[in-house]
Amino acid sequence: DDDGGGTKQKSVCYYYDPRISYVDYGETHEMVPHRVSMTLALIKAYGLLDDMDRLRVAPATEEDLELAHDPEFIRFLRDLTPADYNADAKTQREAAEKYKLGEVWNELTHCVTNDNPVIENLWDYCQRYTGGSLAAARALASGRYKIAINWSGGMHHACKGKAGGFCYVNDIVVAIKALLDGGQFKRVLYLDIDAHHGDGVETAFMEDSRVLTVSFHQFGGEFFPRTGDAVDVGELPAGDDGVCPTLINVPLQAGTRDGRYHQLFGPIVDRVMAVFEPDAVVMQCGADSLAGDRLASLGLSVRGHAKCVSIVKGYGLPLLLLGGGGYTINHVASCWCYETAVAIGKEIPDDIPQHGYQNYYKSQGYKLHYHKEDSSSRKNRDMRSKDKITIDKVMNHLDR
Ligand code: TV1
Ligand code: CA
Ligand code: ZN
Repeated sequence: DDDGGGTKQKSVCYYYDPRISYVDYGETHEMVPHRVSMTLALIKAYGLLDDMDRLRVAPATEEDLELAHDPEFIRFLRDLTPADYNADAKTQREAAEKYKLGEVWNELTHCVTNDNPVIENLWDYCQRYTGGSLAAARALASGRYKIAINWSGGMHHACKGKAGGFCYVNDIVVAIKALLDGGQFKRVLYLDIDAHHGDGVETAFMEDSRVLTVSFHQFGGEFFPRTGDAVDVGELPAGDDGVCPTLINVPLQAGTRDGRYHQLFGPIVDRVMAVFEPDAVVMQCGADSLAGDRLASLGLSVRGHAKCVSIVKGYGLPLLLLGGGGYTINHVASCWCYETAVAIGKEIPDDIPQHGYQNYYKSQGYKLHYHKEDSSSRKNRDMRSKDKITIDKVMNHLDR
């Protein structure tokens, strides 16, 4: 990796735009974009910035976003402002509701929800986080980097013609299409360890044999978005009576922690790699699967979450790491900082350095690897009958 001048060529690059952290979903909303600044501050404090190149890129264009979305939806997003929306022009509100933007009436719960609020600089925000994922994809396609990171991306719920679950546009679909269009990669594996089902990405590539989408997620009860049961597996004919899997879901019960999670993750990823033989991997690393998250109830430790990244890195394929959910923001920053270190291949100490934001980490004793009550993983090591059924279904699906 020596460039001849004695300096090491860096194999990891990252995207960071401070303007993303100024985005405000509203004071009661759970999505806090400031967490990406906390993450970067921690990465910097641990001295990891010198081991990566920073991608400086232009925001995604309308044309880029049309790789994943209907032009009418993109145009509506581009022109949507809180001023117009709040002026209560009835037509504007009705059009917004159609795209799941702003206040939306929910038939199921008979409640108004505002998951995707009409906020200041919405279009700029979409362009920037997608621009980051696109640039990261192009950095991998160039062959110059092994791993590219965009912790502000990973908005897996946005669909072709509508927003969903805090996600306005789907940067992941744009990035995967860019990887495929570059011509270097014939097959792309999408792995999603966010606590929620990666429904938007799944739907986008359901009928595309070049992309296999795999999501691990909390499932059951009213947990959003209620899709992604293990029986929803997809496949396409692959000639000679064979079939090619296009999607895999691994539903998990609330309370699933490191032990049971990893009884599923390693074996499933290993089989997926053998059967699908991808040329590149896009991994959505939503940190709401960590213990103590404000919205989800899985219980991964930071090491357990990062073990997923380290397992995938072990296959040596070009790897795009994206963010996603994560609602206890000190946990999120700890996790994504540690995963950045894993990507680089450096050990970092458990003590959070003084760096200006250190007080955010008081509740975790100023340690990266925080402990949550009830994390006695002994009980969690044995799969429950439901997990056995899940793994059997998934393995069967990959067997044919
Ligand atoms: C405004 C203010 C919006 C407070 C939304 C939690 C809020 C939630 C809020 C919330 C909240 C959801 C649903 C509504 C179906 C809908 C980034 C009838 C305290 C990737 C998206 C979860 C997860 C959406 C995104 C979910 C990701 N949960 N307070 N909204 N219901 N929406 O359940 O996968 O992490 O919670
Ligand atoms: Ca998931
Ligand atoms: Zn989530």
